[in-house]
Amino acid sequence: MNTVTYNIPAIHCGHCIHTIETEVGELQGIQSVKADEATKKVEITFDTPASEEKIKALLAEIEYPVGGLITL
Ligand SMILES: [Cu+2]
Repeated sequence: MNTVTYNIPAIHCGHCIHTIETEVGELQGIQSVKADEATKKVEITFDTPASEEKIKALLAEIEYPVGGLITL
């Protein structure tokens, strides 16, 4: 199990939160997605077959590209 936290500058309202949580949550292997409007951060917990590459590709595709990885 892996947990990553990404900064997503394009987050600006509750709709963004909903879109990200729904779309990323549909990827196989995703355990949880928690997006925060105030901090523009998304915390994602996942297992195979999900991967950082797949998550980032999906986020870019839905127009919420990752601005940076926040290392824990
Ligand atoms: Cu929005």
